[in-house]
Amino acid sequence: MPETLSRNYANLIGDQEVVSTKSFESRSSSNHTDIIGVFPEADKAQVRAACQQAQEAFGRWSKTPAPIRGELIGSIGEALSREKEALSRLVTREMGKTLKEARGSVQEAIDTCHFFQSEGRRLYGQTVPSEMPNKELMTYRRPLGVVGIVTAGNFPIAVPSWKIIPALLTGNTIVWKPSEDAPAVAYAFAKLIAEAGVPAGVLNVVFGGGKDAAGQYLVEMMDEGLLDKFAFTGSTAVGRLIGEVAGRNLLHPTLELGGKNPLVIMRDADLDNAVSGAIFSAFATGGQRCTSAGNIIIDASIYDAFKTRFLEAVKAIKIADPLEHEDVFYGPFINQRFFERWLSHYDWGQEDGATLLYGQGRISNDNKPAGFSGDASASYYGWPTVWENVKPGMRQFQQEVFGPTINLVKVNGIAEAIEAANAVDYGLSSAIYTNHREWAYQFKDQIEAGMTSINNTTNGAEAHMPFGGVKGSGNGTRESGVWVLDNYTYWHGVNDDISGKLQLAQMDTGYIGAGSEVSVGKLFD
Ligand code: UN1
Repeated sequence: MPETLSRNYANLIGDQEVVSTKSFESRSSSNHTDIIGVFPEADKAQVRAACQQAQEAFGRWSKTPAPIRGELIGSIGEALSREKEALSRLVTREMGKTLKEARGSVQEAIDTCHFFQSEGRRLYGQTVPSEMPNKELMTYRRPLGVVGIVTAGNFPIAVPSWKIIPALLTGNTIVWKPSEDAPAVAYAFAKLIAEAGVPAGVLNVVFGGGKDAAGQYLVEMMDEGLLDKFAFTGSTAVGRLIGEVAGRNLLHPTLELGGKNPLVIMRDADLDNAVSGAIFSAFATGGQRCTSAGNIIIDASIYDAFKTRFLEAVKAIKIADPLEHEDVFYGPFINQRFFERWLSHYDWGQEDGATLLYGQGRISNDNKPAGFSGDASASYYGWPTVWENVKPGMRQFQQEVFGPTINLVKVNGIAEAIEAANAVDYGLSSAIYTNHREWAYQFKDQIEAGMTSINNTTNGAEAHMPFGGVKGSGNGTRESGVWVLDNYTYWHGVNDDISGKLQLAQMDTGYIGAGSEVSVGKLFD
């Protein structure tokens, strides 16, 4: 197929579209001859200029009344709703997830707008009684200033919206470096935000890679004093680096990092429900979600029954170009980089002594599972892969793989299941299938994770629930719902004294003195 003609796109800095000397292409995940667009590689001066534009825009934007900012957020939601189908198709084309999931991910951004539109009419502070008369105390949420945002390619609109929408609503301005794996979706999202009426300079977008590129330059802007907040979704290794730079600048970053999420299946579980939940947790989005299941932990007495039914379901998984086949379960890898990282876990499995139950690496036209359709050579597709005899300590038990692969881990009873579930350095999401009230309770109580599902998958964040993890999955910050507001505002406490004289807290309080001591025993002598 001949290569398609492609347009050049620019960085969005202030009211300018700014091109860079270097550029890169965004190609469709499903068909590497389909070039979606050519995007600039912003240099350091351009990233700095974007931060300066955001600084300049901050004064006016932060003074815009919150309900008015909320109205604009509502208009962004309307623009996203109008463009939902086209955006979803772009997400599928650029990133490779199925249309059903792509529509869900655009809906996640719309839901986020709906939630924060009305938050503009709340954004409450408190009035608090003072120790002294004629004095009032109150609290205000104040915006932080300029926020640097770096996001990943697997959820190119939902996850950026979790940061951008609340940051805008609370009065901050932004420099966003979207993933180099999905720049077209980012560009479209930024254009819709501008269409809604968000003024130039409030959201600036710089394109390019991470290391030694736009992403790193944006992190370095913390050291130049140009950023007041940083928000990142990506790997734990990069999150630690960002945390170090933020720390020495006394900034509190939002860090949403990796996961190795456990899915426990107890002996009493509804096996049909557990099998479909396990299939989705492991293989939806081709395993390229930070909430994908990493280890399926199965109670010994149902291990064989579960394994048989799970493998049957794995063999029936439909894989193809999701733009051509609406009913596929998963499509290609986002790109070669993701594919190669996944492929190397086959070596780990073999070297560490795990047993490969199903899967043969890359899908090719000569070697494909029954559920595959189309031309495997147009892209990178992975066999659904299942391992057993995987134990804590093995690399594939401990480390995030980000691809279509899952480990079956046999345990005996709830205590062992929870121990195995907690034996990783991550703690993002988790799930248990059981109808035993006490086991579900114990799991909820003892699991080390930011999110837990009972009788549902490890995925499924909703826009009004806190999203985030513990341990290596983040630094405790939360996105979505009311909880995210604390990450884009600081609390300002104000004392308003109208007494007309010096009143000192703790000293001039005029506490009412005590009366004479009472002994209850003596009262009734
Ligand atoms: C991510 O992979 O970074 O709950 C986010 C889910 C999605 C969000 C995943 N709604 O799986």
